[in-house]
Amino acid sequence: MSATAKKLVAVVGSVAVVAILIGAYVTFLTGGPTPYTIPSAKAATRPTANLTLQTVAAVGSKLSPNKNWVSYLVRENGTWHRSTVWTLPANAVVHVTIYNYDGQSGLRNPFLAQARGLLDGDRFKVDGKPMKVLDPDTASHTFAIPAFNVIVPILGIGDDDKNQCEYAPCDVSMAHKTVTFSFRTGKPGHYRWQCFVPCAAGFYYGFGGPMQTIGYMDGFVNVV
Ligand SMILES: [Cu+2]
Repeated sequence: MSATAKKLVAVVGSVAVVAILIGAYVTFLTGGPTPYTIPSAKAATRPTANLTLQTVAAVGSKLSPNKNWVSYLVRENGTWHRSTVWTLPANAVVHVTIYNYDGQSGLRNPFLAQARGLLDGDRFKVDGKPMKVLDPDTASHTFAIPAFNVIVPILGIGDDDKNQCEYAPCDVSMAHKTVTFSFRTGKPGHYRWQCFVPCAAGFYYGFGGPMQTIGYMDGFVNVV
């Protein structure tokens, strides 16, 4: 064998060895063949959480320097706070109650008037009445967590309803709609939630200010 041929054999041999080692390493990293799923029964219980919110036309000077901004509020131990970052348990059933004190601004995209990603067959309740879809013109806001495919349209109060709330925090004695629904969280993570109604009155196309500032019409859920 010539010197060149010997060199060629050595190079080809080394490349083959390295390729086998890389293959073994990749197999090691990816855990080998497809894992076998052990048959299991679903757990009888899963964690549940109650998330209580209110949506208001104007947040008021007690809760924000931007007193006229539209906002969500969360009830923390019985007190209303302007906080839109919430921690929820993973793989849990979350029961949501939203007291909406705001009027009807309407959805720009009627597709969002149908609820999705909910338990109970994608149904939500308005003042106790089960529904799957709203007239798009009657929505004040939506509650949506895109990562969980959750979206719910929030029915607004009527223009002529008596005793309307001017500034938050609003009380249940004032004109409101009560919207309830349940959804399931998934695996742990940091997920965005938001309103998709362009409800920021006085801003360009309704999408400025409270629609793009954390703490008003959007926020995050930390699923742990
Ligand atoms: Cu909104």
